[in-house]
Amino acid sequence: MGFISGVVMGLVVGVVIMAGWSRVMQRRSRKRVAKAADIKVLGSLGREDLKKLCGDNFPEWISFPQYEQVKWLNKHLSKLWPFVSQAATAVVKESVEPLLDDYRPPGIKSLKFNKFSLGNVSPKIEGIRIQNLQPGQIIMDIDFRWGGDPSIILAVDARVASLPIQLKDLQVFTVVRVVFQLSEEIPCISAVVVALLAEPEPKIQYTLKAVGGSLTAIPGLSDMIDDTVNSIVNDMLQWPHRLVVPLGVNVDTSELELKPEGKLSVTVVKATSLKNKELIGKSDPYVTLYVRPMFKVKTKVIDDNLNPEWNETFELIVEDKETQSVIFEVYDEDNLQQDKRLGVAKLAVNNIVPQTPSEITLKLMQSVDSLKIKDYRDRGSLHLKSCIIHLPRKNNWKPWSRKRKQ
Ligand SMILES: [Ca+2]
Ligand SMILES: [Ca+2]
Repeated sequence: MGFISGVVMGLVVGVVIMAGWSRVMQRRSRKRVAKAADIKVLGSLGREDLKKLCGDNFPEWISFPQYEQVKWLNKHLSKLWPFVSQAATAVVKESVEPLLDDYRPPGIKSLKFNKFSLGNVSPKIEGIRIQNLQPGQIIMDIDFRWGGDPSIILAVDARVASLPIQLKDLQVFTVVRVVFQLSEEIPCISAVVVALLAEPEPKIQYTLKAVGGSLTAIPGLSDMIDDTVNSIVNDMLQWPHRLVVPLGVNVDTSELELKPEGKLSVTVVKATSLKNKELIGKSDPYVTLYVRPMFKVKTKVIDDNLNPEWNETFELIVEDKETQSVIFEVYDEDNLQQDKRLGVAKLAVNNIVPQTPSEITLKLMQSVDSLKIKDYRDRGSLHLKSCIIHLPRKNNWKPWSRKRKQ
């Protein structure tokens, strides 16, 4: 849920700020300058290329070798962690509580932090690679690991019960992509873009414990929390989504932000052979669909029908057709308890033929994450008609493009 994303976000922003800070310090350090002169190349990056990027005043840190930099960064990271942790705690709490509300599942009335602290164990950077080089940018992929001791307690207020939930044994393994947008003025960086790479997929593990009660007091709570965590990580942090942090005033970051790339129109026609989840009567299905969970849309509910026909058309915004998918979730509406999920399906936007209406049938599964599927029982199928409509050319946006220097 929001706090996980917040924790990751806090850590990432902390690390990035620290990396920036450290580099400023580094510029001032004679020892470092002396070392910099010894080092001839920086892995795959040529000095000449870097000089071309930044003119004559290219920053010295560019020429530090990757491994040395990592060791050095970790040393500073653990020294600075108490301060980073304290600062990030405040920022995360303030910025994430509203998000908790946005991503709150329908069965939960309110979600707030009872307690939030990032703990004493600093994250570790296993390696930094300079993966790619675009004019005006340096792209760094940071192999990030954190098995911390945060203290996070959430106040969960659900329809059926209220209880504090503690999050324990948090572990984060991910590759963080940091893009430094270079500028001519010192400190040579005008903005930083941060995202978690989708490949390898970020691993965020934790256990949940109800404080002074049982998790089962709120049926389906663990699943709801897992879903919310995934939604927030996917929707806010995982590539193509990103955080854009301008460094300095009057920095135009509009080219770095994720922008709509196309509009997808999908008609949810019908579902067939859904499995009944009711003890009396039949399930009452509806479908929610989204590219980003923040912008979910929903069909009407059809009562007591395992072969419902909706024939409803939706328009969804696509921001990155190469990586985004449409997620379809079929639910059984229940008035007294949490709606039950009858199945989910995923359609990669990339698989839809542009400008050509097509009919698509998707098999409903237990989860869109194949690792989480525990049973492969037949859940029925979802039938769609879809086509993609591109936005006008002027709105097309190329990732990481930037005007070249004259
Ligand atoms: Ca019913
Ligand atoms: Ca029902």
